[in-house]
Amino acid sequence: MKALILNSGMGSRMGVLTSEHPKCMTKISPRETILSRQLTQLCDAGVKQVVITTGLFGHVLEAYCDSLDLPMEYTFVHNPDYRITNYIYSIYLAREFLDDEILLMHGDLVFENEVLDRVLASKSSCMTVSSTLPLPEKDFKAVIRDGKVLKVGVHFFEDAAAAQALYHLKREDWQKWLKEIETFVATDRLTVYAEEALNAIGGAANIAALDVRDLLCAEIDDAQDLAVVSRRLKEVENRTVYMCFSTDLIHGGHIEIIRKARRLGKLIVGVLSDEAVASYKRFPLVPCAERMKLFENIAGVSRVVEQRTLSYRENLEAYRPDIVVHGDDWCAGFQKPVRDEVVSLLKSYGGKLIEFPYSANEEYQEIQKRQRADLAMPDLRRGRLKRLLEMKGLVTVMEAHDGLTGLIVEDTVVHENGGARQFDAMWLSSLCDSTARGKPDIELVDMTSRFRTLDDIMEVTTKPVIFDGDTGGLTEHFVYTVRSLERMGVSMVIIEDKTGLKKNSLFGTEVEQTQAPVDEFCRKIRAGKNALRTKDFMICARIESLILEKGMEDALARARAFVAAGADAVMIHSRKKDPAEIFEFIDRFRKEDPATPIVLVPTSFNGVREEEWKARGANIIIYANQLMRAAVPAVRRAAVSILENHRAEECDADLMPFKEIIRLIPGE
Ligand code: SPV
Ligand code: MG
Repeated sequence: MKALILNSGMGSRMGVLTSEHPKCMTKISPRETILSRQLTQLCDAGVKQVVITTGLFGHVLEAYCDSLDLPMEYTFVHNPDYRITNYIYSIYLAREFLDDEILLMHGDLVFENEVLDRVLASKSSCMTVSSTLPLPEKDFKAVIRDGKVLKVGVHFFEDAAAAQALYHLKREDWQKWLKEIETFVATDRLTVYAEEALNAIGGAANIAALDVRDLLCAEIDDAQDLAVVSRRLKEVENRTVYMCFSTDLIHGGHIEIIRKARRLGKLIVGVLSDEAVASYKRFPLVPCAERMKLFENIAGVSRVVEQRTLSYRENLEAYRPDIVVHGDDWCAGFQKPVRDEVVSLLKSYGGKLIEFPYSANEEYQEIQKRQRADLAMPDLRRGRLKRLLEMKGLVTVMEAHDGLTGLIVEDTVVHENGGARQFDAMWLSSLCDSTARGKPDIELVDMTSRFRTLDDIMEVTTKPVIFDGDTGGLTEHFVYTVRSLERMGVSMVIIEDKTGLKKNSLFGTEVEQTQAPVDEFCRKIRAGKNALRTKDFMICARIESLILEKGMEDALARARAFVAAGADAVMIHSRKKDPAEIFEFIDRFRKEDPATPIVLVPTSFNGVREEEWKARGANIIIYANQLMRAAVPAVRRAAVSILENHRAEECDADLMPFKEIIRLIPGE
């Protein structure tokens, strides 16, 4: 697209202001003239070819354009008869350069970027009008019917709106108008507005009225106009625009949206905190402080602030931006409540929401996929549990026993009140891994098989993994287990202080189980810690005193000893429904040790909400077997139904279509 700027007028109403240069070179701010502003705006919007008609001081204007040093391609068309003709003749002289769709504007027009963006984005030809401005006595008005401009001139008052000579003209419409201009020139009608030719074709050119309402779009005819427009421009330039980003990889799409946003005012970028990003998407690869630095160094970003929640409330109340910018993809879906809150907050103080059309770009989606793959790499995955603990205080962990349940733990997100919740990590349960193989949970499934399950899960997921290491086996074997787990990218192993044939804790004292002597278990912890290569991997000591009814004092004494031996966390277990003994353990342990993470598996004492566990001082909540327990009755029901009905039709309504199941699988 080419721009045509009409600058052959004399600007005589400007008085001394135009005694040495054309009107378009009048200063409208300390940094800008009308023309430098127009050209910069066009350049930023990607319109780089400009045809400028000139008259008095034509050479001054050409030299001035050159001095601006913009990457534009200029064509100057001089109208030697500028004193006795109107711009209809200048357009006529420039016609050979105007065989494309064009953006036509008067050289004395000052408009804000949003006006230009809307004019350029218009799918049909359009002219800017304002339904909110009073009809001007002497300036242009457009007669509008059904949203279409029928006539333009200074004498129309009926069905008219204030109009500005800023047009986007599709080739077909422009050619019709231009042809009529040629007819006017051929018949010597050279002193009329070019719009008279437009009126003469009686709406044959299909030009929509683009209502810019109160946005700045005004011409400067005299010194008074200049004062008004300069003041309004100052207001426009002092506007603040707010945008929030959660990305940790800035690509061309982000730069483009920043470029558009900063054209609307001073841009404040909100960077979503690590916790907020992790809550709804995935763990950020780059921490918030570094992401903030990235944005600080992008041209046009005036200020960078942290946004601590998905909700914009805190930052909108603190900075009261005039405009919030977002992609229009949040009008539906889980972000809708966030949007609704933004809309109502903006309304409360007169701010405005601008939504840019969102288009999914395959290239950027590919980058995001690669990022996800990075998160699965052992070195990036392993340390993330520690970071989540620091960040959130309490992390939630769900059992996975194969690739598919791993994907469910990875991808399940629930949305509530504009926020989002998902599991932080995965638990590789010995009970579920054994049960899935139809085997008892007695350390019968050997480590190599357990690692096979682990690998299946880790191959398709990115979340941190906590591995149920049972008793850890012989100390001599445990050191190898620890190294293997660390190398694979597991974040924590939990070993329980039992010896001999281990049975599942949920059997308690109904079966014979022996607790390991404290010294022996401490030696195992120490050996495991010494075998480690990184600081990321954690060894958690699981205390079975309450399960085996050895009492609270024994549990606390063991916790103390295991932490002293180097345990990075302690897990206290109980099979009572009443959480009282767990509460007591947490209270007493926390008084002695405020830092070491406490891990819980609330299978039997399942009535306590996570918020309460956090308030009491627990740090890791493991839902150890719920997914498997959910599956077994459903699977059995289907088997029974098919046997009973001699066909599968009856159970079909309870089954998920495979088409939906495969959606869980990446790449399908
Ligand atoms: C497991 O899930 O294998 C556990 C936790 O060890 S529990 O079954 O509660 O003992
Ligand atoms: Mg177990």
